[in-house]
Amino acid sequence: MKTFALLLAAASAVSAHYTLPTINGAPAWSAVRQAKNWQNNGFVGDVTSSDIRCNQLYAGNETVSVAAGSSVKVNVNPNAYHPGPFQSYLAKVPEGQDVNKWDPTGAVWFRIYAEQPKFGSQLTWLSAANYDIKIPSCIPAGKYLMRNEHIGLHVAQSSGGAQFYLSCAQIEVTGGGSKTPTNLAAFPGAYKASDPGILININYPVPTSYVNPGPATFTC
Ligand SMILES: [Cu+2]
Repeated sequence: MKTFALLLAAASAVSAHYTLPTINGAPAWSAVRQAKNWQNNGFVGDVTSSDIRCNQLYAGNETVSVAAGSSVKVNVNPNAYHPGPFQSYLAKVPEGQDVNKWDPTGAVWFRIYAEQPKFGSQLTWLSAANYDIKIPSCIPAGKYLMRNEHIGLHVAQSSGGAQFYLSCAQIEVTGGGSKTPTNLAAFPGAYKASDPGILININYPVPTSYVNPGPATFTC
């Protein structure tokens, strides 16, 4: 009986996965563009697919206001239980474009957060239900898309095995400064299946370093 329950738990863990449906407690899929995995909690596995951009099913219809230099609370539902990094990117919505409709193609994304693990007898990640991500204090005020992702690395030892859970939130940054973000990247384009932070065996030998995939993180 015990074995059976364990098998059931293992099976549900394999198929359950998670979504990133809200920021700052807004109603799910309002200020976050509704993702294709909203019902099945599935992942994006192909980093060359356009789904790696926002995994978007529907446009958003709300925008959350955030002061530059403050943090956005990004919710993962149920929680980011797979081992792997959380990362956040921003892309500024061009003047004259509707934040609900703008498709962030091309090299428009700059990274603002890249989680590093703790090293030891295994890699330890936050694997949290909420991540507080600081918006850089120096970026210009205006509307931005915020691309949040968690990368599950539990079966990343074979190509295409890494699991990307992501969504794009719509925020309006207030205050801010005049620094132009650098290290812009495109999705798809920022990642390759062979990147050392994507094609990686985290179990054996246990890594002593981790290279986050994507461009260098922008700092003020
Ligand atoms: Cu999973």
